[in-house]
Amino acid sequence: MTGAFQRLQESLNEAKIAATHKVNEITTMNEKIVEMWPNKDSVERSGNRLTTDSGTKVYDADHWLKVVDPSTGHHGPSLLEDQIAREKIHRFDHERIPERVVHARGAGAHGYFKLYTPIPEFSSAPVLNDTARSTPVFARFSTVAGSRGSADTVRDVRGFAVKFYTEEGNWDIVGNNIPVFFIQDAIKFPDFVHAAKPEPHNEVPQAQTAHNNFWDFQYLHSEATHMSVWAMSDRAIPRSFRMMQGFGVNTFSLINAQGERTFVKFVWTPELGVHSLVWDEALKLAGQDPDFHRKDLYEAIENGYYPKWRFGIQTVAEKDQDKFEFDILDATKLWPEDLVPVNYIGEMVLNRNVDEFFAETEQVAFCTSHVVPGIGFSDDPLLQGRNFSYFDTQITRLGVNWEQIPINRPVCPVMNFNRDGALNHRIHKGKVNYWPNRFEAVPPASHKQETDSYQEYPARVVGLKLRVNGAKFREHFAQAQLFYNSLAEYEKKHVQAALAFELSHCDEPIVYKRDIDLALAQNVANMVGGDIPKEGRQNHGRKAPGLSQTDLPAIRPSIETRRVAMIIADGFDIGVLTAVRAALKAEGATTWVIGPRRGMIFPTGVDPESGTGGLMADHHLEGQRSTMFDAIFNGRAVHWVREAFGHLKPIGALGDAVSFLQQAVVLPGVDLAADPNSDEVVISYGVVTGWKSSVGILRSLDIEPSTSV
Ligand code: HDE
Repeated sequence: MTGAFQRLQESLNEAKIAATHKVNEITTMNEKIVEMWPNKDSVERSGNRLTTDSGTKVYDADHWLKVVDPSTGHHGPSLLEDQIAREKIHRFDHERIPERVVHARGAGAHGYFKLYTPIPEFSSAPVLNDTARSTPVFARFSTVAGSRGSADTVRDVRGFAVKFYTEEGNWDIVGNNIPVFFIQDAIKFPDFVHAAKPEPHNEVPQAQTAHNNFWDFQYLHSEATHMSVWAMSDRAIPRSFRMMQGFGVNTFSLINAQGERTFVKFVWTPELGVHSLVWDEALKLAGQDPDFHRKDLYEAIENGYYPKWRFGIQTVAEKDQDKFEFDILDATKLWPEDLVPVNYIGEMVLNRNVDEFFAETEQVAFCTSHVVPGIGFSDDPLLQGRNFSYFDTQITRLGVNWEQIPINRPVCPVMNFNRDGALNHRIHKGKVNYWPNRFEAVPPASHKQETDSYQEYPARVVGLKLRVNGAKFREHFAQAQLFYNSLAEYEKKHVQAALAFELSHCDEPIVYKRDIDLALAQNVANMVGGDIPKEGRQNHGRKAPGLSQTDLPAIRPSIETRRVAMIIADGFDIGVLTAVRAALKAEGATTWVIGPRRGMIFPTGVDPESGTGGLMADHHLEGQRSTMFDAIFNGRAVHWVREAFGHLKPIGALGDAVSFLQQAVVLPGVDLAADPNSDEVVISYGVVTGWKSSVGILRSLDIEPSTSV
């Protein structure tokens, strides 16, 4: 009877889940997904019956055609004539395409962009003026140096690329989670990437900058100093793609209806705040769960917690181009927010996972040169090179007709006379394939008058042809100091530790020769065994807002989507566990029951022999690690508790677990006395507090760390 009831309840739950998905499906459809839909539909329908690629039905796709001796039943050789088997193998042999030369590993999702403040004074682009529009977007987040199969949590810059499918054509902001870049001139990119990637003689190391070539490059290019400090900071080990900023990095321009130009930088700031892992967690996760970030994004969207970023612009009028001590076209410099404030004008929400990773996330192709009327470029020498590179690299990766692939097609009509090439999907009718022609009457000149066509800003260009950059490009340290000075003390310690880690992996430690800050250089030199410098570069002492992660908290602090491990063993208190779980779930956290085995765990008062009345553990203590969770409750296993404590995570405990916790985490200076009126103890970032409710502390994941590891 109980079994039947349980089955009934399970099927009801399944029906509920299916219905929720249906609703999600409908509410998350957007113009782009509808545009791609016919394609998916046909694939799904043909899936009912196996056929060859040419459509012939197949009755057996499991056995190669062979010669069989009917008298013995032994089979002889496999026949090459089996066109069905051959086709299957041939298709398989060619499944791989070249991985991206950088940013090979990534994860993506669909969503929309919504504008809240029109900016006609800066740009005529409808996507930046029409607040009624919901523009479909596809975003892809990535690491830079690692191969497609490398781990998510390595120390690296993260790519943050967004394709807007606007009614005026595709607009791509191909950004990173760090606002500056290593080099100033695109011609240096191949050298830089070669130096960062595995070394040529042994293809070591994978997805790491902790090697000689990378730091050799840094030493030889002091322009890389600023970005290197960012790459050694917590920004390079994000907790989640959902908790990092995105920056267009390069200087673009906005052009208004009067034809006036304003320089602009684009920024995305996550509503969840900017948060990072600690290094030890990142290192362990790379082995324990290499897909940590991609799963996190996927799960949040599946569970209906759609990540959201505010979209901001920093603008500099054309007349002010020279008023700063740095060149605004130098991608190794940011525009400090106290000098050029960020104006948040819209938001992006990601609300739909891809259906097929390869077809969407792998085949999506971004180009910095994809802009729409009202948005333009600048003479930023890095951007100029990028505008050439992206289109070119897509031809190698996806073929010349890459813009016809469903995920890359614009939602507006495309009409031109670009023709043929490998894998052309379009069938053009008509007798002509050139422009102008006798059938299309509109002479090209009249298009110039149309306001909705792309108009280049008629910038005045005079000068000599020289291989140089502007004079201000030669200053390389002021903003490295600005960034470092602006960090909280614990963030600075993390930078020092990161540098020391990286240089420990090099045979020739050299960073102390390039002192951004004397104390930083001395500490690092001391740790890696270098000469400790006595005098440093003069530090200007300036700071700027928005650079430390402590300046970027969540807009609405919340435990939503955070993972809480509930550790139990036989004899646990099911009443307490259920109550705490329900309270956390009600606030959007996901809870996972971890037991000594992945099976039934029996609460107090239930006889294990009965085989019923237990709670099924989601995982056992060895199957998952504390690193995979944001907080833990009722820590019973010593290693879990100590590790989570070291990683600055909130730990809640009730009942017997209190004394266990007290024994597990005995550290000098930590007061283990709990509130005398409560048997509950909470240890949060090294501070022990008595609490009436453990849920309260588990909720408060946004506390500023008071210590560091
Ligand atoms: Fe890229 N970059 N890049 N890059 N980049 C590529 O294009 C390049 C730079 C960035 O999710 C490639 O499709 C040059 C800065 C992202 O698909 C390639 C230069 C920034 C992605 C390329 C830069 C980026 C790429 C490789 C120096 C931050 C992944 C595969 C002039 C603003 C996009 C591809 C995705 C990918 C060239 C510097 C971000 C080779 C020549 C600065 C997020 O075209």
